[in-house]
Amino acid sequence: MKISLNEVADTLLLNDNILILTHKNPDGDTQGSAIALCLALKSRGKRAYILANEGTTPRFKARLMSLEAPEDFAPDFVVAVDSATEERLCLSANNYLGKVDLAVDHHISHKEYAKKTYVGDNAACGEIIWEIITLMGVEITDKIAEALYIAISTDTSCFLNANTSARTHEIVSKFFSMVPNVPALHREFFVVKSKARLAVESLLIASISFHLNGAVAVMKLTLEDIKKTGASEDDLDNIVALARSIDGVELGILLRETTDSGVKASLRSSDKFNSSDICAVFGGGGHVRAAGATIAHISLDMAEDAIIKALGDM
Ligand SMILES: [Mn+2]
Repeated sequence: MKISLNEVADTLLLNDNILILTHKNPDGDTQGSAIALCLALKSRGKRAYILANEGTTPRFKARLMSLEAPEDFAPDFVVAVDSATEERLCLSANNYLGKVDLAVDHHISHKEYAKKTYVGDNAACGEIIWEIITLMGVEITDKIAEALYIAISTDTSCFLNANTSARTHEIVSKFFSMVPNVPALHREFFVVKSKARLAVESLLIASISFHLNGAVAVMKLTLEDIKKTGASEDDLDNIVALARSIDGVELGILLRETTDSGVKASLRSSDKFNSSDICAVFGGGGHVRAAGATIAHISLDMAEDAIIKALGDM
């Protein structure tokens, strides 16, 4: 059932012993949203925790300290943030499939799986979390401000993606002065790259193939590449942006081997392509300009052919 923002705030205030779920391969938006919401609920006297996500990266470990649910926590209310489908929830959330009370999300491809759902037309789930905690009458602290800032700057690529609206800036302006050391945060999350990531980038550059007169760039990453470079998930975060950064490329694609002989495709596009529609052909989804799909039992080369063929058919 779809509910309004006011109803989301009221529902949260009426409940206690709340568990917050994040999505697989957690990014800054899902984790920042979860941290901000958790801190906000606690400030309203609630017992609230975030379910430990198997994919949590080192940058978030410290920020999540004391917010992760103890093993024996038995929630009375379960909230999912930034997860478009139930399958997208982190693996550790398996016990809660079919039991999510509230989903708060911003993906146009959202498939309702929770008892109550709010899907906003926002650049980041973090924007919606700001709206909710404001409605809950929560006073923004520096920790909440930092979490919201990470969430929103992640999904807008630091306020530069086409999804960035005046409303995005308006929301951030409400707590910007509370965010401690924005330049340091920016460098930590968006500038610094590990040597492993640099090594992966060099392999990806060597793997690039162009299609449709250079409008489409496909990069391929094997399991062997990942092993060889020692890259972690954090090292690979949003690495598909490399393909989209090339002059003339309107659609950047990263194809990555999965451990179960499939391929995970990540797409980033200009307004000339609809990433969400292309990924939908393969059972995936996301946003118009950023989407993903996992294709089972296929090689990297076959996945490339299938996607290029799908583009031709659209
Ligand atoms: Mn998001």
